[in-house]
Amino acid sequence: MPKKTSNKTVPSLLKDQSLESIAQLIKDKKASKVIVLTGAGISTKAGIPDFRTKGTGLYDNLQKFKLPYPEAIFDMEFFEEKPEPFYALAKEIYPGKYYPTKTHYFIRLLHEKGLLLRNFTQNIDTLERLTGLPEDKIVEAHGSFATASCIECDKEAVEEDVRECVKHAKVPRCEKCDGLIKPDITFFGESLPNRFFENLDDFDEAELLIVIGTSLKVQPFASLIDSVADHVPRLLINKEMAGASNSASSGFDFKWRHKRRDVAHMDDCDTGIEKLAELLGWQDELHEMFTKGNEKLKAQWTLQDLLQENKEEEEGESVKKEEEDEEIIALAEDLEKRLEVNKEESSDQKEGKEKRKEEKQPSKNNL
Ligand code: CNA
Repeated sequence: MPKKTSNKTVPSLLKDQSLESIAQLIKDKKASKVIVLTGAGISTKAGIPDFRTKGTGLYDNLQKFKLPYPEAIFDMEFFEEKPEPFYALAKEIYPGKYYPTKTHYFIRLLHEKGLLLRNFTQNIDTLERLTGLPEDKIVEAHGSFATASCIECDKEAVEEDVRECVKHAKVPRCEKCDGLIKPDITFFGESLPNRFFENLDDFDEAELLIVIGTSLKVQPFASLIDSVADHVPRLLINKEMAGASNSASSGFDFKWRHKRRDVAHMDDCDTGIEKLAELLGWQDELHEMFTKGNEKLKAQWTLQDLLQENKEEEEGESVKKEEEDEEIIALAEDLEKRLEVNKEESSDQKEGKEKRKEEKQPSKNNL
């Protein structure tokens, strides 16, 4: 991983540790090459749970899967022996029913403004692509559900066939050798996609790093924050602190002990991003892009569903149903229920909080 350290004192580009300072940097055209690093936190508002958030995260909701440990769901050896739990999870989070959030559209807006160098994402949900952000601007560092291949002979699977299998709770098999098909997401023990390594030179050029919605617990992705030159400002937008350290050479230095360049904005991603957009005067553009983009997706998906329903009616849906794997159905239903309960609880908690407020006065490794 490239690393820039220098003993030269470069004057800080930031006035203080505020979002305003970061916005000013962009307005002053001192940050025209922006790298955005993202994680599961940017998709929780879309309805996709992250891994580690207590209570609502996936790791706390896989009890029924009877995994030896939660990470086993992304473990290659476990998958080879028992692919059903992975496919039950895939059935729940498969692309095609979740819409990109304002944070996803903000990244596209950065691109439209000519400011985005690249979006490195740990997410596998493909929501970045759905905003219309060109593929060459995205590095899916842990792969994605967009493609799939056979774990025995590497033959690429037809996306449509895999989607159908996942929808109908079936484990897809290779048409050539009958091996297991796995979406090209990076499991433990697998190396990251070539595209990740091919684009690391970007970090030499970056003038601003924005890190959103990640616990920065997964290596080597987490170390990317140290790959920009050591005068480059870095902004973290996350609900909780992440990546902070006391070291001069690695991790965020939010106390400005060594360099005056790191800013932590502890907030919900979308709320923080909306504030940043407002400071930049981009809030209307962001809102329009978000609303129109998701309306278009909704229309596309409704049409696709209709066409699919017609096709299934013609082919005889009952035949497909007989082929469904009961274990996958049961696990997926249990997960869906748990996630629904969590959603209800968190909105109840929110309502409770708001009520209390009103009462007082008239928000691959270590996967
Ligand atoms: P993580 O370890 O679960 O961390 C998520 C972080 O986001 C935590 O620090 C949360 O506090 C924070 N967070 C959650 N919701 C919000 C919110 N609305 N606003 C602000 N902050 C929020 O997930 P990471 O991405 O750090 O870990 C990397 C793993 C997660 C990758 O390998 C992914 O493949 C994997 N993952 C991806 C998805 C997805 O594609 N949507 C979902 C679940 C897991």
